[in-house]
Amino acid sequence: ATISIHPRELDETNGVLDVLVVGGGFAGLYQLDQLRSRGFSVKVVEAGDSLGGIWYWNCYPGARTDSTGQIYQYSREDLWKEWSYDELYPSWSGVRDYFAYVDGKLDLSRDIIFSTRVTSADFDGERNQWTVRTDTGRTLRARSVVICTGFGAKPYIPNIKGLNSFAAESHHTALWPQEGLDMAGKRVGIIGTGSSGVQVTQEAAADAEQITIFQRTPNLALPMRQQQLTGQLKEKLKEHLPERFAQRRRSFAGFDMDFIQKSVFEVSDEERADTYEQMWATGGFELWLANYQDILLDEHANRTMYDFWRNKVHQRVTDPVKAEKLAPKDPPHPFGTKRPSLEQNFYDVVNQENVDIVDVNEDPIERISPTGVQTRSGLREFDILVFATGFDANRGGITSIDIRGTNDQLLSHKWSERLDTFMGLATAGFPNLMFVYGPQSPAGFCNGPTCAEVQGEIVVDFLTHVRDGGYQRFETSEDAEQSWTAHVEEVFHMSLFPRAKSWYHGANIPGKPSQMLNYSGGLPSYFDHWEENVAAGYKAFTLS
Ligand code: N01
Repeated sequence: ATISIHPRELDETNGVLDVLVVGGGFAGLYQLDQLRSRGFSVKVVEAGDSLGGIWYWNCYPGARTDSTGQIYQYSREDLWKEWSYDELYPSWSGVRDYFAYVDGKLDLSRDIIFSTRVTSADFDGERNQWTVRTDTGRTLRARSVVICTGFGAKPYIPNIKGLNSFAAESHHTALWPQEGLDMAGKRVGIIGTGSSGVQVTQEAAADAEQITIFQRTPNLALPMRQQQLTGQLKEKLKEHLPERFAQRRRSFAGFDMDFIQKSVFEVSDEERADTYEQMWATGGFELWLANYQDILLDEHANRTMYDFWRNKVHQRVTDPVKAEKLAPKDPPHPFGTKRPSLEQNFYDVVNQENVDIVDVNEDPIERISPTGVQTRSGLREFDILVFATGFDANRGGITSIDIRGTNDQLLSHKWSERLDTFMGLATAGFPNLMFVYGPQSPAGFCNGPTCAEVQGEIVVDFLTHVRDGGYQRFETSEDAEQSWTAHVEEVFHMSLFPRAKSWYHGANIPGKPSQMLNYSGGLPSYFDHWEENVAAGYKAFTLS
């Protein structure tokens, strides 16, 4: 069915954009800049009041990257030459400064509609156009839409009894007040121990009166080894940047590191122990993403890493009861099958007497009351309650927009039982619609700026091909998307990833079908699939 639109509904007088981009984070801004430079008319619609996407919303204390800043930026020389973060792992405000810098250099804001959330998008099959509506009452039309809402646009808060009765301050980490929140002298409860929970805990520990961490699954966190960067060091870190950017494209996860091409068991115990020690000393994701190649594939190989890690944590956490909660004898899941956090002083601050850890498996949360959290063992009262409970990842940001394709089909209905896409880029029944960092793309296993560029390039090249070929419409097929889903699942089940209940496969959201939402085959394999499609004349798409 087609949807007829009365011209008065359109506030962009007869203006039909070539491309409308949803989201002003790394991915959306790359699209804006690149498409604009190829002569497309483009606008970005962004819900936040300024740029940054995930870095706009996640301004909770301690939020920072888990990639070094050198690779957490666009690879364009005209940008990196004049830019340096002040810390090796920049904070949210450092990343926001970077966005402001990029905005100034590339003059992006003039094509961005801020403080505006896209609520619906309807495909008009007669005109081959999308009609996009927003929460400010604006209506825009575009030949194509590229959704760049990232993996974490839909925060998740568990449906705990009495949730809304809490009378003091309570916030999800991704909806933190932009003006900040002072935790000094406060009693702070933190639900969740993912990266967000670990980071808030570290900050709160500096001056809160009392902290209670509600832990369901321990975070197998690795040392960050943060550094403040001086002028000289900043310049030194630029020395090999082009090579590091090139390596990002070739590596499994878009980082400037990759797995050792050997099994854990091909080396002696001594050599392995040395390697682990060196990586521990270097810090960052080395022990996860530059480990032996079977670390995420073989349980016994993985266990060597877990035992090494556990031993390190037990050396730092002096209270044996706390140590066992944080790093139990039996692994909660194979190491690295949930994303490890990078901690700065988490395993130190947990030693403070004013930091409590409640294992909710032993002492479950029964309800939230006006003054605190009631667990089986009693009521704990708080001034601030933090929900560090994660996201309806990958798909939630997209399905919370009413996207209606051909045959009046809603995307959220199409994906309610099972999600299918061709390479996380497009889905059948939704012509002229693309995703960057979408579900079934490498998103969760890809450094953000890397994928914004390398996956973004695929989208820009494809849209250019469609335009230059004089086509009005492109659509992927059910065959193409089903075979991609089968491939995503096959690779997932070859690994240890199914062994953790993680957001990688949507297992963190009760009631939602669990399905692998992040392609775990690595970037090189992802590109090979795309090249194959291009070489076969874009066989996964019908162009007309
Ligand atoms: O969210 P999460 P996050 N009762 O889903 C717990 C990126 N990121 O915001 O593990 C009690 O990881 C849940 O427990 P369990 C990064 O990619 C990066 O921390 O499901 N607890 C878990 O502990 C990351 O992976 C940075 O058993 C409940 C926590 O809430 C991703 O974002 C910083 C619960 C959610 O953890 C998500 O991280 C922050 C319940 N009912 C985020 N429900 C950087 O450092 C959920 N939990 C760059």
